[in-house]
Amino acid sequence: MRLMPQRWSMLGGCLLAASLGLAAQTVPPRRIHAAGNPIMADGTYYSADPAPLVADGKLYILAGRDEAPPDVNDFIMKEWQLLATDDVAGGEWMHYPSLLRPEQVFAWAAAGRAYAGQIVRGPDRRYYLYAPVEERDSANPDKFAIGVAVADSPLGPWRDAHPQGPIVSQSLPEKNDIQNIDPTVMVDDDGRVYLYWGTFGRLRGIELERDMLTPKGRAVSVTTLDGYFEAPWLFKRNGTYYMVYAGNKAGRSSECTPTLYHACIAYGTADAPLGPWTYRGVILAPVSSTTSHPGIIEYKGQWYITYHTADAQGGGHFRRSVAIDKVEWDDSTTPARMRRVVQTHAPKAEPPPQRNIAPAALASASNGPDIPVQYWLHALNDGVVKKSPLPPDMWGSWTPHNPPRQWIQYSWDRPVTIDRSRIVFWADHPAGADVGITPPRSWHLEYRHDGAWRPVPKAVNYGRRPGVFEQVAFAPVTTRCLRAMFDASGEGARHAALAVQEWEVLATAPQRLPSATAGADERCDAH
Ligand code: FUB
Repeated sequence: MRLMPQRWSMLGGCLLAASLGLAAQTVPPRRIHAAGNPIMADGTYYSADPAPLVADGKLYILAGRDEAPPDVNDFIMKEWQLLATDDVAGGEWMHYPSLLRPEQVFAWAAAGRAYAGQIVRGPDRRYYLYAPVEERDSANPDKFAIGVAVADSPLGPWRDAHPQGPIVSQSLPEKNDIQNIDPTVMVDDDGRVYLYWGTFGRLRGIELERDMLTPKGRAVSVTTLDGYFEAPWLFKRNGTYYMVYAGNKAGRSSECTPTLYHACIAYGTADAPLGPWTYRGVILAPVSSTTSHPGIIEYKGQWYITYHTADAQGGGHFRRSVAIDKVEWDDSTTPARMRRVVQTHAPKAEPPPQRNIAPAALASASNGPDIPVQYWLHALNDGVVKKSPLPPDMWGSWTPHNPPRQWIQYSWDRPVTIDRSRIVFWADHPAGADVGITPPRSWHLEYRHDGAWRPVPKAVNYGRRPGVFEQVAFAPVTTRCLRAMFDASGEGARHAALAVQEWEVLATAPQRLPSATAGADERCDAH
């Protein structure tokens, strides 16, 4: 999900810092050992929107810094940071926090929205940072604009390359109504320069003069990249131009993403830098954060993708962390295809046996398989409960016309003996309402036994408060399938919908269960 920008007030010293061209190296660099992905995993620094760059024999990654508190759904991004390594496999990185802040380099920029930028080496061998920031004094409805900073090293110090203001905004280089963020820039082999940018499904491209600043000709709008949402990344390999991007073509049978809020990484190719572009497919499935954001680069003969996830400690959709994985090519076709990326994670210690056996279950629901695309069935047993969840953090059933009953179900491959369940409802309307999403009017658990669904025996306490774990205890049963039956509030033809953030099922003893296989729900009576 993307939130529209807010206004930010100017900090007192910013103009002075900008006029002096000060770099923002306030926090000293530090060494990091990455055991795998994400690169910075301990939650000390979150890092988002990675843009790789090879310079001085090193692989650098420019990243924004997510600073949203755990329950705030907003991109709080005040500064950019850099990671650098000469040994990706070894996982030894230097971290340069506080590389720069928008208001320190751009006198015309507001503080607070250091979104996805990219550093590119220009024909003059200096480094150019394309930075989407908010203009402080713009009259445009959307104040995002793209500024350009220049430095002799990726580490800075950076100064505004175009102190007159941004090179792209809602009034530059021509009037437009898009949100002008997510720039990607490529200097072609012949020294010509191309800039693409845009979000919310709108992708623009334009040639720049060799000064890296001045638009040449008119912008083109790209409409042929399937599901394009945002985060374009332009590069060239063996004479073919590649555009990799975050796609959001949601649907059960979509090759991109099952839920509206998530994104896959897809790509297209072209024979010329300004297109026409041909869609070529998906290379990375949706990650744990709702946004996904690619950067592709070759370093020491290996191609890599950088992207971000919510996988660091304390991570979330607005507390993202940069990851890096290999990209492999299929050169047997023309143009060469990018193979699906295998997402890797730092190894984790095997968790101890647990009583909650929901994570091993296959989840299904009465409104499946066509669950409304904003919700995600997978959220039921992902172990994540949030104070301010987004729709894909829950299973839900909202449609304009809701039936009086819904159910959710877990199925295991083998019989399990259970005696307790914990559930977290979500609601945006009070109990009893017949619109929106409310806690159920009533609910109960049923287990599959001898070819029939039966209520769990001696159940105590079917609580209905939203936002907390409601625990139900019952006499032990042995079954392969359990379902929660919900009676929606409302009456006649008008009923509210239902939503559940997390549903746990507790076995009588801690255990480790293998994950259920596809079709487990259709085999409820098998042993
Ligand atoms: O980080 C803010 C925004 O989230 C970026 O501009 C998008 O590409 C998405 O990653």
